[in-house]
Amino acid sequence: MSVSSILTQVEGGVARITLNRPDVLNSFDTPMALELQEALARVEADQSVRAVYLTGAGRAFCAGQDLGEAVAREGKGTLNFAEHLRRTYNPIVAALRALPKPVVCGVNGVAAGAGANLAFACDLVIASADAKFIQAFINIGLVPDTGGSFFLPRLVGTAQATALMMLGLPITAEQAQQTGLIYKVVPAGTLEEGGYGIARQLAGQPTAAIGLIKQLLRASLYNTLEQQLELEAEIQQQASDTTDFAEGVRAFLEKRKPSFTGA
Ligand code: T3D
Repeated sequence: MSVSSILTQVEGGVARITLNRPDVLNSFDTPMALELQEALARVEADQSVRAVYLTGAGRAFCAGQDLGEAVAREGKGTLNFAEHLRRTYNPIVAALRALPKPVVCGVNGVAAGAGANLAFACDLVIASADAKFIQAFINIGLVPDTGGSFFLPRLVGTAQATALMMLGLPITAEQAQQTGLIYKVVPAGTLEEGGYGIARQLAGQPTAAIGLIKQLLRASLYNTLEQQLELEAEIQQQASDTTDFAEGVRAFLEKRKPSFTGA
């Protein structure tokens, strides 16, 4: 019986998506990449899902491309690397960024190559203290993909990004937090509380507005100040049309806790 490479479980408004190839440190073969794309499409369509939690099974988060598959693929000569990226990782990164719901990445162990950059494509990255991050590409003669060359300079600046990409050395979760690569590090063994807990918290917030925040953040990477001010005006209009805005204001005036539905 074949076991799915991606496990999805929806509970309390949170879709937990687990990379599930622990024997090879959850490295990506093509079926796992395609399954992750399907899982992301399902959580986008599922109105009961208001936040996503992405993590790995076993001791690792994700060791990037399954190198066994990469070698086999190259040997057959049926696919080239560019086509592979266009079919597998690129749509995953695009889907994570476009998803109008918050995505929390709980990095439970090593995150290498495409696995590290998958984490950086998420909205909030929370890592266990015993996790580490490696831009492993250069160690096998490749260049960063899965959005790494886009996200890293923006997250940590060119000097740090260059060193991470060229040296290919592991950094600890603590160092990743200090450089601004990730949001937070939590003590080993507490990721469920510190990572999944944040996804649960987000699922109870005005999640339509969180989707709109994602739009603003995405656009701010390219916009001038004038363009961004105009976009804020347009998007604030959309936020103010939500029932969560009406509920938020009513609850404030009535001095009670708001009950947000994401609508
Ligand atoms: O089109 C394309 O394909 C291009 C796309 C490229 C995207 C990329 O992600 S390129 C980068 C690929 N990833 C790597 O180069 C990382 C390779 N792995 C490692 O460097 C180390 O495994 C780690 C630093 C991640 C962890 O080290 P450690 O000592 O904790 O574990 P380990 O003993 O090396 O690995 C445990 C097992 O997982 C081992 O198998 P075994 O001996 O128990 O049977 C190892 O072979 C397997 N494994 C780890 N990473 C991969 C892998 N198997 C296949 N592919 C892997 N990436």
